[in-house]
Amino acid sequence: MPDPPLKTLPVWDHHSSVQALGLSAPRRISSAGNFGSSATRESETENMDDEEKKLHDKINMIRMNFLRLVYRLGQSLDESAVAQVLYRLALAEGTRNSKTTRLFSLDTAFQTAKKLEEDGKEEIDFSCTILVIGRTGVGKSTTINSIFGEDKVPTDAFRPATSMVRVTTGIVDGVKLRVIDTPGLRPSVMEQRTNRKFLSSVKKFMKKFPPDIIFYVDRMDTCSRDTNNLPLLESITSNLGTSIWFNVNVALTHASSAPPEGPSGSPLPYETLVSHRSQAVQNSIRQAAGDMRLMNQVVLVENHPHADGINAATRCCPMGRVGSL
Ligand SMILES: Nc1nc2c(ncn2[C@@H]2O[C@H](COP(=O)(O)OP(=O)(O)OP(=O)(O)O)[C@@H](O)[C@H]2O)c(=O)[nH]1
Ligand SMILES: [Mg+2]
Repeated sequence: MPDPPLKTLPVWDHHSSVQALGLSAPRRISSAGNFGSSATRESETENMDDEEKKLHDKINMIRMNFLRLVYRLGQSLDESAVAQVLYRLALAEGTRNSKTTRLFSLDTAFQTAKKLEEDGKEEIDFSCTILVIGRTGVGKSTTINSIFGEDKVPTDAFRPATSMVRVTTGIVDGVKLRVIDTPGLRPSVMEQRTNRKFLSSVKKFMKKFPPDIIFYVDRMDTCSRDTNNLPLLESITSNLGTSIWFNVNVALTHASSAPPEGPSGSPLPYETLVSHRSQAVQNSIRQAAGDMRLMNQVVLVENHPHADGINAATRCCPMGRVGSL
């Protein structure tokens, strides 16, 4: 039975039902610990050459904007999605120049970010392009509407709703978002010619608007009606390139679906369902990418405003909202 159409869409706020799961969280960065305890000192930056200073300033600026967003979205430094971004920034800085990483105190920077947000004077100039791809009917367009908190793109419970690539813009939590919705890919081997046509159009849009975040969307509750998505995933690889998979976050919609019965006859624990489903999608992606070590972030999404089970999702996914990505 197809899903009933949504009556209203949830606003992307603190109570949002969109949850993130930190499957690939790297080593956690403790406040200040990995960066040394002192704030940036003039004398130390003086030792840097021009290129080092430029990198140091750029990373600091990105980090400050990010920390302001973390504070604005009510997230904490301990959440793994946050720690992951900070870790990558530290890597970007550290691998290029070991001097700069010693100069940074995360606690001090977070206090500054808090103050800037509370003063509300300087607006951050932060924009983000999101590409959404995946099988037809999994809820790509509905997820986009959930992100914006309004019906920006058409959805359909019974037939493919998105027939061409469509770019939608808006501001969410002060961040300028550009979201690229794409026509749903077809699972069958016979339909890969259609997929090629869609993906060649997606490629053109990716050139024009290089995405910062890519969501590969699938359903959380597809176990019983799962189709083999490998032909579709391989079409993505051959049309968009293997490297796309290194930037993909997996979004599983219908996240509050009731778990099916396990071997004992009672419903599987919700955590087991999430883990099975995440692993299944991850393994297909690994096969399509030809890299069995690939680890993609998994985000749980429930677009239905009145769906149950969000508490279970919250328990299982301590990272919080999709806004934390
Ligand atoms: N219960 C529930 N229904 C959802 C969820 N996400 C999407 N739906 C429903 O699934 C149906 C298909 O959603 P769409 O957003 O049109 O799917 P799509 O992936 O954009 O489909 P194409 O445009 O064909 O690629 C709609 O009826 C949505 O209301 C969800 O998280 N929970
Ligand atoms: Mg759609």
